[in-house]
Amino acid sequence: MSADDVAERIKSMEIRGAAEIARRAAQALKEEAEAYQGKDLKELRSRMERSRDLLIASRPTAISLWNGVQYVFKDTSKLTSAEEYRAKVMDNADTFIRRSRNALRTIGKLGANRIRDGDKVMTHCNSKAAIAVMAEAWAQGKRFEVFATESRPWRQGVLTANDLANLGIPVTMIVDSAVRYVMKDLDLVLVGADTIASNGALINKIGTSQVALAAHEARVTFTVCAETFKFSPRTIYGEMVKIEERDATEIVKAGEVPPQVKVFNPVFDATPPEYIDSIVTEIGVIPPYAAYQVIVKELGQEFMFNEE
Ligand code: RI2
Repeated sequence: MSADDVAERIKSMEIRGAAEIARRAAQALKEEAEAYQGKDLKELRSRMERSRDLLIASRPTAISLWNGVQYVFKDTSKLTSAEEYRAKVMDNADTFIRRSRNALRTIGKLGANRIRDGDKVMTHCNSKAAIAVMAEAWAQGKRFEVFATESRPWRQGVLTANDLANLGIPVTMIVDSAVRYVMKDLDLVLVGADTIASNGALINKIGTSQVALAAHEARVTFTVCAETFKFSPRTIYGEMVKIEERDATEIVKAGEVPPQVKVFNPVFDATPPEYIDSIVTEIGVIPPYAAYQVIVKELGQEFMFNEE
């Protein structure tokens, strides 16, 4: 699939999920490099850079997309032939995709240790990382049940309920506004991440911060499942995470309210680190306050000081 196509599908949410959009963008860049038959490095570079910019612009919030795309261009600035450049880009894309899949497996294993037999777990939206943890714990023989929020307006909770039901995990769907009502009976909240800032704040599906607030009040453990490529090197430079706002029609249909009614549709929010007990990453279970070290150690050389 072309980078233009993938960017369009990411924008329309046909391809979604913070890790998935990063993998699909890397794959699109690989295919674009692979398809180039010419010998002109300058031409290849400019085509690739155009696709890079298009893919990065397709969704603004999840840093995984940016990190994944940057990784594809790692160590390419000094290459002198189209063949070398093409091979490097393809290899980088494969490495990123492979590492991201491995990270998911490791997160599943580490996170599963946090689920106990008999637990009642809540999850919000549809996170492959959070689901990997529940799938692994279930495969280990632990028995627990899950409450999945509907996650308006896109209703990714329906996907989660299907994913969990297919694994045989008992799941109850609730509307987002029922979160506090059921929280008092729960043991654990498991959510994914779109971005983790250098101060440990979590940017995730809209409503996550309300879930965290309710968990904090009820003293329910709030755990984030996130690959290290969800941590944002850009926040180290002081950059604020851009919260995507989507179309009003995702909330109200045309004609449902008079034109003077404004509709505000932010699709992510920020949960402060003090509401987060731990973050399960592929390099270990860490406190949110370790975000800075993760960025410097895991992403530092590759992303921070490399202008490629
Ligand atoms: P994984 C999703 O965003 C949700 O916010 C979810 O928590 C996050 O990506 C992480 O997903 P959207 O694409 O990478 O539904 O864990 O807006 O699958």
